Amino acid sequence: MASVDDVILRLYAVDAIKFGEFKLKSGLLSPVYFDLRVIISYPDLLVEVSKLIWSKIESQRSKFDVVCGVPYTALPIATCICTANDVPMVIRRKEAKDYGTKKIIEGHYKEGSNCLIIEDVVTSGSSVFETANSLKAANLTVTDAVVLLNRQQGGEQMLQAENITLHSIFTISEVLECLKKREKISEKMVTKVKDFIFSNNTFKPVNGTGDKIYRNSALVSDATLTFEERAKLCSNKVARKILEIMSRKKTNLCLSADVVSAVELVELADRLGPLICILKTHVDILDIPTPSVSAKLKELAEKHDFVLFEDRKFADIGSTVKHQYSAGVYSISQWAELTNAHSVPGPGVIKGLRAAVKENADRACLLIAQMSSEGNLATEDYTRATVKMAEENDDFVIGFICTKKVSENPKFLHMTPGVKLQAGGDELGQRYLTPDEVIRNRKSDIIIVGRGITSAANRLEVANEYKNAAWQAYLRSLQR
Ligand code: 5BU
Repeated sequence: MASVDDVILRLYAVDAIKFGEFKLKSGLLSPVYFDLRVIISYPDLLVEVSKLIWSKIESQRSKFDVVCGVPYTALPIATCICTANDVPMVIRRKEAKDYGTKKIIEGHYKEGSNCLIIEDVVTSGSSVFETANSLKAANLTVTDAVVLLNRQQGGEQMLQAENITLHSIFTISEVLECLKKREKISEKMVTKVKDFIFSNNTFKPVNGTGDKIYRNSALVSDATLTFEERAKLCSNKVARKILEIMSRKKTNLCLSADVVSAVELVELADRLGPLICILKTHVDILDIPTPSVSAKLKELAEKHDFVLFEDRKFADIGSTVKHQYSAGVYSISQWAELTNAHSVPGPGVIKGLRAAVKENADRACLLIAQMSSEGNLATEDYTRATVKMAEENDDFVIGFICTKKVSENPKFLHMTPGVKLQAGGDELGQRYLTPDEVIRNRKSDIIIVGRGITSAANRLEVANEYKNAAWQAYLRSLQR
């Protein structure tokens, strides 16, 4: 078997380790760059890397039943290890398939089996962590991960805090030492890389919130901003208010209060108000006229600190939606701070809605970029055009109804309907994803839950479950 130094030198020789000036995704300039993907072009090197990784954990072989390589680079490595040592393997899909019901872990295994994670490079630890979470969700146990290179930027500590022991074949310090000894790099470069690595440690528990949050300071512009930070970027007051409420009340739950009894709706709003950031209504299904109900809802929104969202889904020409929004029996613009519209009519629908808003009234609109229902016609092109329309009207459009994050702009809110604690669907074409899938994997901000809560025997208890599941998923999504 080749030594660690042999492998480092080989990696250097094939340009898997490079020195110079590299612009990271975040915009940061790094003096070192690892591209271990290239090892698949050198089968002997791939085998040597696999042998080294296996040798690290061979003595603990009995502890592991199965191995999972993190896609993509570590997949061929894991495959080599598994075939050479007769160990079963599982694969974690990189992207969840379209619907939540589809498996994310492929392969056969016994529930409770201990799965060893294999990764090529660990920086913040977030990809190992996300893999571990998917494996755990599929009833596997994860206690250890083994990695070829530990960049010593906080990943090990982050994983330890999550009870995952990280084994590494070599650290970045060892790489520097080896290459310096062979005069491949200068002392100056060693200092430069060390400075960069140690001043960009990603493990920084954020204090003061009471929640355990790690922020990736090395990838600042790439890192997920907190709701509180995003609130400061919003010029639309409704968007800012929603983000501030979410941060203050620690909730990213929107209740879709789809009951037909107005009395029941008001009771529901009062009871669950403390748990939600937004109350979503369909006023046209109510059994009594709107004015008395909307006045009551406004009162409750103030009492419990939530925003009223009338899910009207405007879809006509500007001149018509202007009236539909502000007049008629519902007079939506007078009481609902937030509403939504289909983008199918073109930007006129937004202009029409905006024109109906009285001066000084703080109102906003979401565009429907995607739908949760089976067979809907919102194609990728449609979604993309919707995002563009939102960007061009971002004074009034504050985000999207969508099934996953559709824009990287942090001031846009992503709200996802079709959420239940168990994935699945209903008999009329609705499809459900879990809160964790929606917030963590699909990177949405807010879950919209209707029957998951309203059909429960104990609505308060179940609403709390949704609130906690979505908030935990949000906290975890910050750990990158
Ligand atoms: P449910 O009971 O959680 O299935 O209710 C979902 C709510 O979200 C319901 O009020 C729908 O009108 C709304 N919804 C949706 O389910 N899917 C969509 O694509 C859009 C809205 Br847009």
